[in-house]
Amino acid sequence: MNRKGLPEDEVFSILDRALQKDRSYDKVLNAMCTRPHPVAVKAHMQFIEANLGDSGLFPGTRELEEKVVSILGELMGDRNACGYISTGGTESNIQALRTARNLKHKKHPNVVLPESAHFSFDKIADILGIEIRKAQLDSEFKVDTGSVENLIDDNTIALVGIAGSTEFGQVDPINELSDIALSHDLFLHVDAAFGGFVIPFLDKKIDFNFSVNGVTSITIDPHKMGLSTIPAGGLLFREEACLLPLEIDTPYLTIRKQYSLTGTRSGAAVAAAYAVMTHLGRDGYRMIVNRCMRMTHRIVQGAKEFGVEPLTEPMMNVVALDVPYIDTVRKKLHEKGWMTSVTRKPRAMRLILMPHMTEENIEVFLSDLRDCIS
Ligand code: 0PR
Repeated sequence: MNRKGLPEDEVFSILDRALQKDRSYDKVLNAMCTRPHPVAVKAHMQFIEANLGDSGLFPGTRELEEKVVSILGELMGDRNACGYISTGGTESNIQALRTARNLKHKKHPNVVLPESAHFSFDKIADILGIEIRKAQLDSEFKVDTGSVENLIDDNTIALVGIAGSTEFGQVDPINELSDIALSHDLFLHVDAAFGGFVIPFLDKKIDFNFSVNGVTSITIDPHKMGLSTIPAGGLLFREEACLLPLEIDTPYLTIRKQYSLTGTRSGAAVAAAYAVMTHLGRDGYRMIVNRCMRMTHRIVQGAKEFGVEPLTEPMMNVVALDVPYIDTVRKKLHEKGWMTSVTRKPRAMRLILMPHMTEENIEVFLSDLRDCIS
């Protein structure tokens, strides 16, 4: 650290130079985060001091968190769901499976999840000492429930279903997973980190949340399609009893108990999530999702015109295109400023049509993609 402090303008010129190296979202097609809504940013700044790690000091912010949990619960089919606002999908997934592990008391616990599950579950295996068993996918990249059943044994504590998979945007058959979970007395966690703010606003009705009987917990992230500020993830449980295994005594704080993984945590992100959800309402999110889906369909239709097919018809604003010579094409696109990514198996070009994308830029992308292929 420098001994003498730098004047503010010098500090900010260093920051400006750093910011200039960062990418603007304009040509970013590989992110599940986006520019936060201005209302979220304003609320975030207003609550910049609030620490929900010691919420007795910030009872107003704590009330906002209760409201956010209740709004997310309602969106997920149970307004009485309980939980808290975490740092993101990774923390929510860890905590959900930590609850399952602590409630089930198995010596060598295992969890069965789809091959398409996010890599946060690989971290969970290491942190929680749970064996992760990966079930195969069907031809539409949803989990094959036969493969799930084959992997279950006496040490299985939970199943995981994905509602909006990271690579394909697919939704696993949550109804079928629920039947399996109920018949084996297993915990069923649904990872809707991405899809939680998409699926409720699609024209097609899809069962994926607490409206399905066997679902015990859900991850849903305001900092992805919720357009809120980072870090804001949601962890929801159907039953209050599921929070108990996470509880820790906090004798010297203004509150007696804490169940988040982190200690100090952002009240600003909670205020931001409350503000943007209340400001947009269901109609606002529906319009945003409609626009993202229009752009997704345009990409698929445009790519088909020059012979590039999606691996499967997209259910949400994530698409995997079967692009020939994918590495070369991605490199050429990168030289034109486009950020794309790949799916693991099979390798295809993964594109996410987030709210920061524009319909004009989609046309530019399609023409660049066509040029790079030919
Ligand atoms: N569950 C699912 C289904 C996810 O897609 C993700 C992240 C997580 C859990 C973990 O969430 P957190 O990252 O909030 O802990 N999916 C994206 C991914 O890893 C996250 C992302 C966001 C990646 C922005 C890139 C980016 O620019 O692909």
